[in-house]
Amino acid sequence: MEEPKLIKVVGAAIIKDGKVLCAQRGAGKSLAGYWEFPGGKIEAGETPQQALQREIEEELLCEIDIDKKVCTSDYLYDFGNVQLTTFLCHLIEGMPRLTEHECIEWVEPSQMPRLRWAPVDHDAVTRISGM
Ligand code: 9L3
Ligand code: MG
Repeated sequence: MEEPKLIKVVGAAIIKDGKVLCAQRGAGKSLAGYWEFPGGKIEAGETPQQALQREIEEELLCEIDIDKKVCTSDYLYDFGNVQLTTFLCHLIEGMPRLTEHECIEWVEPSQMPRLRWAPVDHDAVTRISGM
């Protein structure tokens, strides 16, 4: 058996006024309709933080500052093993405008588990919702 492909991904839990930005993946994407911390794949030569800042500029047209790491977890999908590292972040420039997500919501941490999250995001949701 071949080893599943390791897909290293970063996600941003952007906090504003005590709420967390949650994003629903758009139609036509893998895991369409699931909720996630926005972000994406780390490209060659990038640090996780650089990748996250680039992804958020692309996906939400705003700039973030990265505070600290929440956790790393992985989940084996049929297309590969996705390894997600999630960071607590805050906005430093602009307000999110969607370029590829279906929608976003600012959610109280305690209410986050009510959304249908991508499985790889569950660990971070559990940690952040208990903060
Ligand atoms: N993914 C899961 N949870 C997340 C992120 C940012 C990404 N919080 C999964 C969805 C895709 C893969 O990782 O299958 C790559 O993400 P993208 O580049 O499609 O955003
Ligand atoms: Mg993405």
